[in-house]
Amino acid sequence: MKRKNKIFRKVIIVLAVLALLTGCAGQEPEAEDTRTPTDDNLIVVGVSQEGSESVWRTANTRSVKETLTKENGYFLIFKNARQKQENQIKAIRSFIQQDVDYIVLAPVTETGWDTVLKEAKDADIPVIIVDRMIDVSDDSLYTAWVGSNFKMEGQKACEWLNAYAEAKGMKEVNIAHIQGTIGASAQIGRTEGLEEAAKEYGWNIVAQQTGEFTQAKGQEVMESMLKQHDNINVVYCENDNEAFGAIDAIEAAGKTVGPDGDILVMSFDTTNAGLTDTLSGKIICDTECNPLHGPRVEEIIKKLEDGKDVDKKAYVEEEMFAYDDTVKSVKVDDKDYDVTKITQEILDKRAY
Ligand code: GZL
Repeated sequence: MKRKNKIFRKVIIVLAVLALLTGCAGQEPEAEDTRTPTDDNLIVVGVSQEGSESVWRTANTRSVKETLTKENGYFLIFKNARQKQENQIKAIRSFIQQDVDYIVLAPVTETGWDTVLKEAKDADIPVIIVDRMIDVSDDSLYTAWVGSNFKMEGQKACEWLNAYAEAKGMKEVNIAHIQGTIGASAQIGRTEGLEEAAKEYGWNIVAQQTGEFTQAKGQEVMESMLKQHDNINVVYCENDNEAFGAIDAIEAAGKTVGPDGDILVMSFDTTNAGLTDTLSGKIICDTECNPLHGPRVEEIIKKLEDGKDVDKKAYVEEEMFAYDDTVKSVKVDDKDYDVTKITQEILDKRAY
């Protein structure tokens, strides 16, 4: 609806200017359509993607680009911020200058958005947040958010670890914790889940450092942790790319991963590559974080176009996968969540 109002406003402005130019304000001037036809027919969406740091992020970008196409009625302006907030702020300001119909923001971190989102609000441009959350003083600065419950992801993973450790008779759990980008909702939630479980179950977090959600940094951090600690028997990686790097570092150090190895590697994202490693046991448990936000964004835009209300926050449903069926389900907040033993058949059918 907002967009139609904006188009209506533009038509009035064009007609008023034409009337002034032709000096016949009282008569109905021949309305000259000054806009290219496609502009009117397409919904212009400015998307600020935080980066391209991981396989998950690539799947997320693909989902948005495959949905917001001209064939589907959209003119997409897509900007990759390379994990820098200042680039996202510049992108949002450029979208405002171009007077887009909607802004979609996949924020790199939670804070620092109030000023630029106030500018978008003043420009009457609805902002849709996807994936990570933002922490703003006034939640009218965004229209809707769709993403994951990251703390729940962490809690589910830790409930799996507790049940697995008990089933395998692990006498102690000494964890190397490779965090995601500090300040990102995914890092905040997955870290909270681990830290609370470690206190509850008496685990030792022997090392904790950010791997910035990348494979290279994950490998570098794991190498350093292995040099400092020889009792690590679990690595809790906050995404698949960190897990790939950690596995390389562990094996380069002459240690083994997997159900019968020296170290259990846990991960998040359940990308195809991550679940391939879960199938082999290199990753022992992978907790899903669904990146397919394109259709969810389109659903929100369509509702707004039709003047309908949209949910302020919408969480996506997510599963858990493991190498084996030692732990068949986990309970968080009195709700049971299935844990699926990964198979090639399941892997082949997955959308990402
Ligand atoms: C989670 C997302 C995280 C992924 C990482 O929703 O923000 O960022 O877990 C990605 O792979 O880099």
